[in-house]
Amino acid sequence: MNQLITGGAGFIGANYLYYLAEQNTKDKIVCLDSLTYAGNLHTIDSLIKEDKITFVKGDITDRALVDKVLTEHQIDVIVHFAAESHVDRSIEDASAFLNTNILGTHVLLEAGRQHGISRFHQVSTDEVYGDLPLDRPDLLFTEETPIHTSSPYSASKASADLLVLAYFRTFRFPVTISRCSNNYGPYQFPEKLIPLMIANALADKKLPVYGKGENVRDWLHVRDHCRAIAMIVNDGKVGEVYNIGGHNERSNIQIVQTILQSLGKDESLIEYVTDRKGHDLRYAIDASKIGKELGWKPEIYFDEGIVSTIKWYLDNKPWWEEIVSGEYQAYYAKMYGGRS
Ligand code: NAD
Ligand code: TDX
Repeated sequence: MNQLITGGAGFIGANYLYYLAEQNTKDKIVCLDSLTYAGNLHTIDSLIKEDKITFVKGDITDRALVDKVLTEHQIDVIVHFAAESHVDRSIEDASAFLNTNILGTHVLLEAGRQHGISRFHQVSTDEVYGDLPLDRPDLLFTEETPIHTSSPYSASKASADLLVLAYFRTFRFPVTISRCSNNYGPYQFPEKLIPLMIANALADKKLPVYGKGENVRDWLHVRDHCRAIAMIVNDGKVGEVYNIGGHNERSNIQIVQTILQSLGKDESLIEYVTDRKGHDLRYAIDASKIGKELGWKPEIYFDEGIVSTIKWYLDNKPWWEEIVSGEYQAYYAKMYGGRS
């Protein structure tokens, strides 16, 4: 089988490529990534050098290029990670989100359909369900929860999901969708909560917590996410949506306190700043469907996963220091400058 992995130079896509390599897959793996600010070839250098993957630099919105890749590599399966993924950036300017997340997904669907591929997997997010109240711990997102988006990012992901499902209903195109909660682990770009707080704490910079820090996310280690995706690609039922989550709800302030404690830093570094616009209150996933149908459950406990993740950032400073010393500085000044 020949697999096309889009967005494999980003956080989850790269972890998926490493996961496939560790499984000693006999499949031919091709990675298509345009290397936006979030894509980093250093992350997957070793896989390219060892010939575990073929890397193609290019944009998923480029139909001619996608056709060429599907033909040249005789692709059977597309696993689609490529996206603009940061909510705060989508609030500043949504255009790249609509272009990549919606139009890019459409290009892949249409090209995949015309090439007769056997499976298209859409990597989606729990954010398409909107949010849950903080005072109703009994409520969880199921696959039946209505789509109800808050940010331009989640609206773009939901639009893509609806297109994917339309291709199944209209053309019987063999799709699956996974909707996962917040991921953490190695190679996450330092604009996201956990790596941002680790990098700031190590530099003794303020840790910017939005609002009161009460918002709740359901954290899952990226490796558990990757294992779930592989199971869905191999054994999931076409036309179906599978929720993926860790039953591991933490408020943002709890996460920040855990990081500070682990690094031996003082809580006086915490700075409460202006809240995110439209900030979703709580995400929590009911992952019982993938458990029952495919036998998946999370294997990495958060208390262990967060310690190994912090260790990874300590052991791999060159990887993220290069990022935070570049254009990230201008991003940080723009997003956080006038916020406190
Ligand atoms: P990321 O921002 O770290 O990486 C995105 C990758 O896609 C980058 O390598 C980038 O260069 C590439 N890319 C962006 N636009 C492209 C384009 N037009 N053509 C080709 N490549 C392009 O994102 P991530 O956190 O790894 O997320 C991967 C996927 O998982 C996304 O679809 C996201 O919506 C979904 N997701 C993420 C999380 C999370 O917690 N990070 C949770 C659930 C779902
Ligand atoms: O500086 C910060 N301070 C802060 O309080 C940042 C960057 C975030 N936050 C808060 C906002 C959220 O409540 O932390 C929480 C997590 O924020 P992000 O890391 O930006 O993630 P989130 O907005 O929850 O979205 C993530 O999970 C779902 C991913 O970025 C999405 O791609 C995925 O779909």
